[in-house]
Amino acid sequence: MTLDYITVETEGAVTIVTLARESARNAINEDMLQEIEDVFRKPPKGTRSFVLAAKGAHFCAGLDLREHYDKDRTPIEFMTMCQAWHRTFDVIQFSGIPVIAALQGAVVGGGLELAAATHVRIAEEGTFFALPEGQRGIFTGGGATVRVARIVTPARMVDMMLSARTYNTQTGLDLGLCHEIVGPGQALVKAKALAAQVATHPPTTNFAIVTGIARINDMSTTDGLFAEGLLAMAVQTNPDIRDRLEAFFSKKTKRLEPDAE
Ligand code: 1HE
Repeated sequence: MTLDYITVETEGAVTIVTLARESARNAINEDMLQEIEDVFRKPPKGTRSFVLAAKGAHFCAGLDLREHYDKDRTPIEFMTMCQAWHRTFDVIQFSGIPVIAALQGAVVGGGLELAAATHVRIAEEGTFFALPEGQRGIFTGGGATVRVARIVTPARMVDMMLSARTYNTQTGLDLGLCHEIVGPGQALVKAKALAAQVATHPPTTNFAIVTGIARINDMSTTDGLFAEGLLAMAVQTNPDIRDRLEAFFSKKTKRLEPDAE
């Protein structure tokens, strides 16, 4: 398959997907979205975790505003496109394989919607977050009302959209838009290291973590507790975990330490 807007590489069980449209600050057009959907829907064989990274100084500037202007889409055409964004980002969030994002520069508009679909977000100093759609006279359409609002609260998302304010990396960390701040050039290194570690977990354990917690958040307390039990029933009785438990009893595994990353 020829890819025009992303690159896909594998390092062991880790698949690295890189947005490669630096000249347009990795703005997402229809073809790029399709490439992203295809790779997450049909990962290279043996993939047990993903890194999502981006070339250049900025992670992603969101919707391709040029394409949107040129295509002059009808309401139905834009609805269809939103559904494609939702479908793609749902695959990223719910395929059951952990996705670690390496962020730098602008993570804005649809770029923030994309990042919010990943499971762990590691940001270089200088990364900034914003939803500038309001000032362009448009609205979010890639899932921010669901995913970003759940991270920052709906009230704060309203403020982000009305004010177009930019959050710096530290504020992003405080709000949960990213989970770790690293020095220049370190986001990809750190994301790959975490993805490699995560790839050693049993796949059913990762599946439960990356799909179960978000899904259970949509449920009532009773349903959530029941669903948690069902997931734990499958994960805790998986024969693959017996060796790990044995390694703990025989003191072969590292112990947890305070303040350890
Ligand atoms: C683009 C886009 C884009 C840059 N679509 N072409 N997103 C936004 O409103 C963000 C818009 N972008 C920016 O605010 C800035 O470009 C950045 C802060 C990301 C980077 O600034 P800078 O100074 O490094 O680059 P630049 O000069 O602004 O842009 C470089 C080129 O990328 C330029 O094209 P050129 O042909 O003049 O070189 C820009 O036009 C192009 N470019 N961003 C198309 N977004 C499903 S709904 C989702 C809703 C949204 O995401 S709305 C978009 C929100």
